[in-house]
Amino acid sequence: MRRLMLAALAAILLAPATARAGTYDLTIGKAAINVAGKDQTAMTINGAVPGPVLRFKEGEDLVINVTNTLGEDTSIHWHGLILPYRQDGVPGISFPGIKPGETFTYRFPAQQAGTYWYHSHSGMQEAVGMYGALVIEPKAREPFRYDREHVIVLSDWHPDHSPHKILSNLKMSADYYNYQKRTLSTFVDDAGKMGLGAALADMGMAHGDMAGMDHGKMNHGAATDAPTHTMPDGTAMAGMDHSAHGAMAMGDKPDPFYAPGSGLMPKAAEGGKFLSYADLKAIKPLYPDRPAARVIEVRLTGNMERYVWSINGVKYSDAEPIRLKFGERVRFKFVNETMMTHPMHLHGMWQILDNGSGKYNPAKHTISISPGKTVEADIEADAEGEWAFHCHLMYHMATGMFRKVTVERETAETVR
Ligand SMILES: [Cu+2]
Repeated sequence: MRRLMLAALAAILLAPATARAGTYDLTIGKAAINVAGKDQTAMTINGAVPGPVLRFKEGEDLVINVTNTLGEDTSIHWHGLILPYRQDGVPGISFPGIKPGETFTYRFPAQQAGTYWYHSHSGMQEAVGMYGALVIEPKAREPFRYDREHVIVLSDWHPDHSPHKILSNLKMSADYYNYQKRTLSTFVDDAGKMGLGAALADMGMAHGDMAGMDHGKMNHGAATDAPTHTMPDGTAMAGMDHSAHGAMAMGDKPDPFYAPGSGLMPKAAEGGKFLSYADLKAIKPLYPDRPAARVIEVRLTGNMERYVWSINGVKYSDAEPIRLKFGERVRFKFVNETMMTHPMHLHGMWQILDNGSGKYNPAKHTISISPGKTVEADIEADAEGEWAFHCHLMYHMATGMFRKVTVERETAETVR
């Protein structure tokens, strides 16, 4: 018995330290799926929407063969994973894409644990079904307990309109899908609460040229100040009493990630607490805390009338890449000048969100910036290569709210 135990122990000790290799095959195709009682053509991964839940183990070397049976190019991006940039799956940035009939093999180590997702980064394929969840099980025990695990993938799908049709409708009329337009009765209701002038000004916020809005007078930092919005029609909202509605109605402290008085902060039901970025804290910081060497301003801009979205007023096709030096820490200062939330996703590196937790600031792959807010995040430029950086709302990304970020080592040539 003792001999057997010793043998078992020896076997464990002798187990090589090299990673397990997992090989996975994914086939991209087309199939009819039923959405809201109607058959629609979807782009599928292994015949299904969503694609299979991929389960990896931290430390494992992954080999993923992706075969394209479509009549057009495709790609798979591993959202939130830290990997070599050639494996990141963004056509035109990390690789040329996967041609019809071709198999592309992704190879990278699973360097982290957690639940993420994967999706096409080609055209509008993600919106017609090319996505799935991936779970990387940690090497060590997880710092929480549970009885059962469920992986839930949420998506939305228009019952009649293809994503291309949706985009062309939005370009025709930005509020084409705005079913929440104010009715006469809600307007009368608001006018009673806010005053007629404020309710009228508020109506102006639902449409119009956002570029014409003057945010210069908005105090993005101090949540207690009453913001001054100058509306396109010249109506000033300064001095408006916001205490009667929105986030502050409950007497809560205003949340730093929602513009005061915007009324956009979600409310918790039944006396619960709505959790926001202000509540996030890293369990274990990924990087030593150090000040950023420089600040890069990332203004989130757009023109709602033309349905064009941009960064610093320039759309992707006209923009230079954001250049980072390998090893530097930079601070992205996001200033949302639009009236929509933009979930800004950086590939290949973490965005360490400054929510006031100092060295416990949480690391995120996507940061949602609410309308009218300024949010700052640090990036440790520790991943050489070319990376995508964009709003993750497909129609914003497709119309220009996108940048290439390059991380370069200083060579004799670049120093010269
Ligand atoms: Cu956006």
